[in-house]
Amino acid sequence: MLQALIWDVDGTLAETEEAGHREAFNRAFAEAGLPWVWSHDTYRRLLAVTGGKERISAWWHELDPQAAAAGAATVRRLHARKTELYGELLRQGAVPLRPGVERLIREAHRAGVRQAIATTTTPENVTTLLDVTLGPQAHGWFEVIGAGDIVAAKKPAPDIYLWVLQRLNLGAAQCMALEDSAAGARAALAAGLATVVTRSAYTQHESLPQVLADLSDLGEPDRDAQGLVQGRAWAGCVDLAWLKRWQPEWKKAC
Ligand code: XBP
Ligand code: MG
Repeated sequence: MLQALIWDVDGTLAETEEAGHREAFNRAFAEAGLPWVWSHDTYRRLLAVTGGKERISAWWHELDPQAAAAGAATVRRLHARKTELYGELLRQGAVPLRPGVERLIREAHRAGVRQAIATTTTPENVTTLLDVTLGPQAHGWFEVIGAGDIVAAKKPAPDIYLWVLQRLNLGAAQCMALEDSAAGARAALAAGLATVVTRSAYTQHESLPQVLADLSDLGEPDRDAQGLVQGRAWAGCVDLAWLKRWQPEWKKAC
């Protein structure tokens, strides 16, 4: 029986990476007088490193391993400023929710299906995104928010999902994960969750592990999503009835 939805944030709730995170990283680098500019292609490659501080550090290690090894405080400072700049971009309305996201969150809330968040991003980024897209009351719709450094190992490690499941006091078989990327799907699957992937702009060409559904988005009643469900071509709109129909199929498949 499906009791809770666990949402990823970046790429799943909204296309935050391009107009939000990448832009904010580049602005923080420029403000600090650094000649670092992450192009779209560079950023796609760097997304393999989950977590903003880890991403800056990995980049710096590519350029200058010695300086990077001694640069933890600089990374923290750059990232703190990046988080401020990201918040400003969100508050300017740079990033709307993806198709079907608000519809499904509201439907689950009305139906009393519990909801939680499992993300790599910084907690205040989640708060700001929910505030500007759904309104401040939406925080209360997510019973557990697992974000950022709350676990030591970020996705694709399952830790953030396991942390959220423990806080919900539910087993994986009672929940579903909504993700957009291979790293996120690996984390959710390793925690034992039936996983629906809605590919985002940066994850279109990723090779995914075997997930319950590999979709373009969640769709809307008047605009079908496309993709594969249990490996078969499918088109339609993902609503609560759909999730309840397919979640037990994943257990059968495992
Ligand atoms: C998203 C990320 C995040 C953001 C940056 O992964 O990798 O690190 O790109 O956020 P997921 P911070 O969607 O799987 O959670 O800079 O706040 O870390
Ligand atoms: Mg994501």
